[in-house]
Amino acid sequence: AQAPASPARPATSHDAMRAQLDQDIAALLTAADLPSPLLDACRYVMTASGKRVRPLMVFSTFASIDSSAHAEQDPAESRYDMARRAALAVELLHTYSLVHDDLPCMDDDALRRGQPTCHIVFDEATALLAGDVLQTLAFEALHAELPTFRPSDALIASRLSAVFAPRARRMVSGQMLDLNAEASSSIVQSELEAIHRDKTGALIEAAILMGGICAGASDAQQAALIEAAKAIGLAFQVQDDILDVTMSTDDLGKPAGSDEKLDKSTYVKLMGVETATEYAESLFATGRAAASTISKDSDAAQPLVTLIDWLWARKK
Ligand code: GRG
Repeated sequence: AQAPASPARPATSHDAMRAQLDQDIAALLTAADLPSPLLDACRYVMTASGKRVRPLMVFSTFASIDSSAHAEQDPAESRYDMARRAALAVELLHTYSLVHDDLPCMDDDALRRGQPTCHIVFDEATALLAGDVLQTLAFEALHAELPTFRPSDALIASRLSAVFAPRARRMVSGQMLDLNAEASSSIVQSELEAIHRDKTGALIEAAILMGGICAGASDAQQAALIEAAKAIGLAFQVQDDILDVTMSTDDLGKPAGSDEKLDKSTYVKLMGVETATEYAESLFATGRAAASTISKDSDAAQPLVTLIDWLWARKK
């Protein structure tokens, strides 16, 4: 498969980042040459109205680190191309997890992002395969042959894989822990957090770290990014639990509280909406503070800080 086309100037607004991603998704899926109806199923789920949170994390982190120090060995457009691949990879993997999570053997959901789920529009076998191939494409996106693939890209691609693969695996482990927890009668906060560190947090960590790696983050910057990512990953999940009980059908594309199954543990059930909201706010503040330290010049980290503020303000 070939994607993305190059060269391009780094997107700066969230809309431009999303447009870049959409273009790269379209190119990757076209080049993948999938048989019918697999291609239609992949296009259906990849073009649904997701927020693209994880790709925005890749691009915003990339934009928050000054990569000019590497200009000699790695031209800026080459580093941005790698960020585009990383953005593609995280969204492909995220979408695969949603397609599989919606299957009858998992959550058995009929609606996702306000649209009928993949197995409802197509069938279960096609949805299973769509998830499978999106997962494969996520890894392919990091290494695919490109017109601009340079020797230095191969090194960054393998560093990205080393960050991405274990976190993709942790996401699946987190899902298993979550299913196990549904079967157990009670759960405490530390157990719930352990589940979400893997299930939701690992991919968010991958997105932020990969954005940093593409920009040539130093060890100290990577450590700050991991700290920020851990807090934001958990904050995002706590907030998701809150929004699930507070938002209306129109906002979420499903009835409020529809994910609140009797056997499902959430932060809202554990601590109530008010305390969960305070907890999410403090986690976002921790993430914001850690993100602010990635550059001596506090303005430089602005893209990532702006994204964190946007996430905290989100209503769906
Ligand atoms: C491997 C089957 C399998 C699952 C992995 C991530 C996951 C576990 C399942 C997805 C279901 C879920 C609700 C996970 C919690 C993480 C979360 C908040 C997902 C929704 O992400 P958003 O809000 O979704 O970024 P959009 O639709 O905007 O992309």
